[in-house]
Amino acid sequence: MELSIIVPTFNESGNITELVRRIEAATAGMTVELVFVDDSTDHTATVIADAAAHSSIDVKLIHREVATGGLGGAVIEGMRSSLYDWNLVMDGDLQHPPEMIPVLAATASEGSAPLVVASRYRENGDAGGLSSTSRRAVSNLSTVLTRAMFPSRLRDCTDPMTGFFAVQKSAISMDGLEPRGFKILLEIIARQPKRVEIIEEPFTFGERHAGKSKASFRQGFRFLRQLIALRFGRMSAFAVIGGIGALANIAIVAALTALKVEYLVAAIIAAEITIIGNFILQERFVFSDLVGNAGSWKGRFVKSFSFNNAETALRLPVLFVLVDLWTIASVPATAVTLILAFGVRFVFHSRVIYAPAKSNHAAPSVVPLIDDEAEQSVIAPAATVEPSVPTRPAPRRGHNDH
Ligand SMILES: Nc1nc2c(ncn2[C@@H]2O[C@H](COP(=O)(O)OP(=O)(O)OP(=O)(O)O)[C@@H](O)[C@H]2O)c(=O)[nH]1
Ligand SMILES: [Mg+2]
Repeated sequence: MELSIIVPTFNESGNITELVRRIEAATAGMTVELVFVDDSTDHTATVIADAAAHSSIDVKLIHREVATGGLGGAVIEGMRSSLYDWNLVMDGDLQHPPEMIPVLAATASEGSAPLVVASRYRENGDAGGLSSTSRRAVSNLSTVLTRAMFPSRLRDCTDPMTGFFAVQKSAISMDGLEPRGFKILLEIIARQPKRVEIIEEPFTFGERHAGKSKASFRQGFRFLRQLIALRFGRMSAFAVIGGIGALANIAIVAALTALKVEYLVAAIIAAEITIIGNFILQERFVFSDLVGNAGSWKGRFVKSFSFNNAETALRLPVLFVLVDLWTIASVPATAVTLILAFGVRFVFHSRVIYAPAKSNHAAPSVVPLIDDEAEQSVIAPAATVEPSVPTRPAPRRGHNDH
């Protein structure tokens, strides 16, 4: 198969030589081009040009003086300029093992899905290369949240945050893609007019070979903004209905106690009415596109009703621990439990109650080529290579779980 390998780089000078060497070895017998989209402020571009000069594969370099859209923008740039229909995107720090390229390419060439994702979370996959426990926790948490926000689109994708995937350009639309989207795979999946089929292959996320991580709080914040922009609709509707429910709850308690109903009884009646009302509104306004695939309404009602009752019952003891045992002021403690409860409730409804049924499935001297945009220059090596033979690589094991 013919494959364009897109590698975004930012100050990865210590990784390039080894990366190119391993990609070269892994793709022997395939027709590939390797496109680096580099926003570095160090001498990475020179190292890439040097590696290109000594490599037997076709290595190209797009060096951007202005890093429009950062990492996501770089990937889109690389995809737009790529030669072949299938593009494989991977990091430049060797956390994505080049030996996985033939595995992804083989799955891609089967033609059953336009997106083949290398996942850290699928059966034998491993996220071990994430530098610390806290980063692993953040990664897990954001994955759960992201999947909850896109239950249908991410039905077959356990690792929407991965930067290691292959995509068939002709099968997707690149028009709506936001260059600012930090997690470009999620951007691709979420912005398609229709749901795209996804196949995953497990892989082990390695340690960074050299250099420093660019992951930061700022990027985490950018990711959150991306997520909200991509999926503001469902979660905000869920929040609005939750808010209406809370107001209704207060009104019912007030009315009943005015009628001399005992406070505790009034609170229980109000809670139950609100839970039922919320369920009806959610069905109609939040998850209406998912009800067709998510079992019977009675089953959904029983799950939602039980979950909300359990959550209401649990919130009070948690509040007691926070206020009485940990001596946290009652107002912030109540706020924290309500926010947490909202998050858990949303995840549970999206991932469990309305979860869809599983589907089946550079030469010694580099030559500037284009300089048509002020912020971008494209450098490509002189052709040094014989075109390689487009044969398939070694056989692979079948993937289950599709
Ligand atoms: N072109 C371009 N590449 C970038 C930019 N930011 C990061 N990258 C590259 O994107 C890839 C992933 O970045 P990393 O810093 O490794 O992020 P990470 O893998 O989430 O974090 P670690 O696990 O700590 O390595 C690497 O190849 C980076 O060089 C950018 O602004 N522009
Ligand atoms: Mg990395």
